Amino acid sequence: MIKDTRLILALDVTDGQQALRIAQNVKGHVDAIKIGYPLVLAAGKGIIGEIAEMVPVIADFKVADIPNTDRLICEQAFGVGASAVIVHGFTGSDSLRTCVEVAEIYGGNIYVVTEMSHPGAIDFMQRVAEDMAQMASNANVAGVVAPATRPERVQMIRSIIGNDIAIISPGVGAQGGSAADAIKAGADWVIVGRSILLADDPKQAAMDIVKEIKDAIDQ
Ligand code: O7M
Repeated sequence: MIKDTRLILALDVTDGQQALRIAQNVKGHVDAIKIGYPLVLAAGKGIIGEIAEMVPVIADFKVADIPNTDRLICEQAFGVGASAVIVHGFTGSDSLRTCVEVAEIYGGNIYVVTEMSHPGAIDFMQRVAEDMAQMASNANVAGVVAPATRPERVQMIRSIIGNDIAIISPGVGAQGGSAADAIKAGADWVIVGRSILLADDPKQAAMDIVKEIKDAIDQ
């Protein structure tokens, strides 16, 4: 993924035509578009390829199964044009290794979820987030997902993984996190959905976030 705007749009809509319109509108202002279950279940997996013609697509299937099932899921995602697939870390190193192997075959990337951004992540995930970050780092993935709602955790995860792999960080805006704080804490990209999707002018909303990030870097 080219590091330019440092913004990834979470395209959480359930209408394929609307998704294509939004992608067309914001494509110059985001480095990638993340597509997950809501859109794929509504519009079919072909939507990944349609959007990938405009902007690199990260398939957010939060893959979390035994290695064989993970392999089948990753093959489906990369096979229709995804550049990257998001997988959970808690299933362990053999599951993750299988996803990385499939990514290598397709020339794609894997991002591993460590600690999620919502309050419930503190119940279970936070306890093992640092171990999952270490495992991800050992597995040579492209990056990890860490919470913009807790910039201090982004910083902690950065200290574990070093500078060789990326952090992509959701939780900005609707969930209360700030793009500037996440970037300053060590995130390479922020992932933003509703603050852009529900804005009167999604393109302007994306441009505003990109400016906030640039200002934070220049500070
Ligand atoms: O900006 P929002 O809150 O509307 O959307 C955030 C997006 O990021 C949405 O697609 C979530 O599924 C996703 N996300 C989180 O919000 N928190 C996480 O911890 C992890 C993700 C995610 O993208 O995981 C890969």
